[in-house]
Amino acid sequence: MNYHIASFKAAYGTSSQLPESTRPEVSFAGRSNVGKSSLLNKLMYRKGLAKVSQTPGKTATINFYDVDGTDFVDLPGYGYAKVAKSEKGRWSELIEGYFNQDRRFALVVSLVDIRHDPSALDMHMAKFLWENDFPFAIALTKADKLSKQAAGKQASAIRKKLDLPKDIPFVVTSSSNGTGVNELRRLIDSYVAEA
Ligand SMILES: Nc1nc2c(ncn2[C@@H]2O[C@H](COP(=O)(O)OP(=O)(O)OP(=O)(O)O)[C@@H](O)[C@H]2O)c(=O)[nH]1
Ligand SMILES: [Mg+2]
Repeated sequence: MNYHIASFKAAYGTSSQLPESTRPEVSFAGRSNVGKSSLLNKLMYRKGLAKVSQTPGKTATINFYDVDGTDFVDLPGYGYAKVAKSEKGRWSELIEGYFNQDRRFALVVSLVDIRHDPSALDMHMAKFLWENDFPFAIALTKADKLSKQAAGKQASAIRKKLDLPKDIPFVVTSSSNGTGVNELRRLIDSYVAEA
């Protein structure tokens, strides 16, 4: 697909507001601040289409983007401790509500920060996607923050810890220097073609 043809479609604050899914969807999930919105911008060749912030919890709605006829979905980040309980409830309702709907899931990109061991919520997310037969891939983010050697080592450690079957794709990425972004585009293309 042509990633240059990208635009913002809509934002939703509750899962019941979500429109029926008629086109293939590529969704981006991961803990707050892991780099979902940044990676989306990089994929779409756009600087500020998805709002990025140093403060975790920036994306508090489910945001839909149109990329050349495919819907790209930026999900709110999970696991941000400083959010009020009521907000946390709304966020988990949103994320779970989204995944529980009958939608055309082409690929779920599950993001994990390459610098750290996966959190309990990261493990939970990967297990949920695997057990429920979602088409998904792991994108390790912020690879520019580590040396190439350290990044390779961490990638293996995270793979081991997540304990997923060998055929689940892993892509090492950086939204800062573009590492792995073309590889991720090709991966998304192949899943969308099948969806
Ligand atoms: N060095 C580096 N920083 C990054 C990278 N990706 C994101 N960041 C930074 O990490 C912070 C969070 O990025 P976002 O893209 O807003 O993260 P998010 O996952 O969308 O966060 P929420 O919307 O809160 O769930 C920002 O300060 C980004 O500039 C990366 O690849 N490398
Ligand atoms: Mg975001």
